[in-house]
Amino acid sequence: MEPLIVTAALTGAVTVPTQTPYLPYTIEHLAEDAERCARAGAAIIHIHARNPENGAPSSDMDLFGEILKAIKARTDAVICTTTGGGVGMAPADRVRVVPTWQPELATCNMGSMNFSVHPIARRFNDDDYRFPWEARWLKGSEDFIFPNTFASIRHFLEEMRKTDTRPEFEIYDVGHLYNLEFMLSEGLVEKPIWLQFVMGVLGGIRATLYDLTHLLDTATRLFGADGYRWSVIGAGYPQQFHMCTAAIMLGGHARVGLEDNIFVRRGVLGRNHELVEKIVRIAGEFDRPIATPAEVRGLLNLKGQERVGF
Ligand code: KMH
Ligand code: ZN
Repeated sequence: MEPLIVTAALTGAVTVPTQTPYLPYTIEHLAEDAERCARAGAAIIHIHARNPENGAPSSDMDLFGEILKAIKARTDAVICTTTGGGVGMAPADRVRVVPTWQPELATCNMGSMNFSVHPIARRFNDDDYRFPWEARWLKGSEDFIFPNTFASIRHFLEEMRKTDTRPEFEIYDVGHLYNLEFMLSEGLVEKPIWLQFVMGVLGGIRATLYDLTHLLDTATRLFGADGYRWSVIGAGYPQQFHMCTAAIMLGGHARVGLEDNIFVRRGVLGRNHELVEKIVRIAGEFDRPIATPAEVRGLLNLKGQERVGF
């Protein structure tokens, strides 16, 4: 089996600061977490921009650039920037990070969907929140449709081709694999394909082994066993570690981090690097070696840190 590619998704645009004091949203905290995660074995750092004043998701390109430069200064890990942005961000604002900062890797979300986290708001009283935006953000997601039309997906892929940025295809349901097959037939996608199965989001496929094998069977049927590599996200606890442990056994790759799950074990809030340490420990128990950033650049055919724009 290939060495295990561990991705650390540090902050995202869904987890809110009131959920955990360990959520990084200042430039220094994000850079520090990135360095600790890389040291613990993460070869890819997946990053969103957040307002350092209040932790609100941000599409500010200057701020995004500061975060990217701070992380690059402290680690040689591959940086995968989001183009998913956050609730309410227009596709044009989401994709701007690609031409602006020309990352090696960027997400490409493969279909529109309900993307809701509103049940999380039931854990808090309105006066519990550290920042006013949090309650609106969580509750408002009940009426949110995450827009990824064929037109916007085509535009995102065309932008990535211009900067030799490899797409990480975010797959939230089996239909998204058929969308990807269509984009492949349109000549917009090169192989080998890098899939990120995003499982357990309310609005997408559930994070179960049955659903993971269904996604894998479909991907193999569409792209061939050698036509793709896959990583998996399990949203929440214990789904994050269930899905990633399955990936360790099946030859896939693993994404952990506070973007998707805040617990390192039941009821215990974790720091980003502790989540990385846990999946690296589990991989060790299965004798699965951990991929280095250099190995990842080779496996995913990335352009190299020297060719990014930050
Ligand atoms: N927030 C994750 C559920 C992206 O950033 O474009 C999916 C994700 C996609 O990370
Ligand atoms: Zn993300």
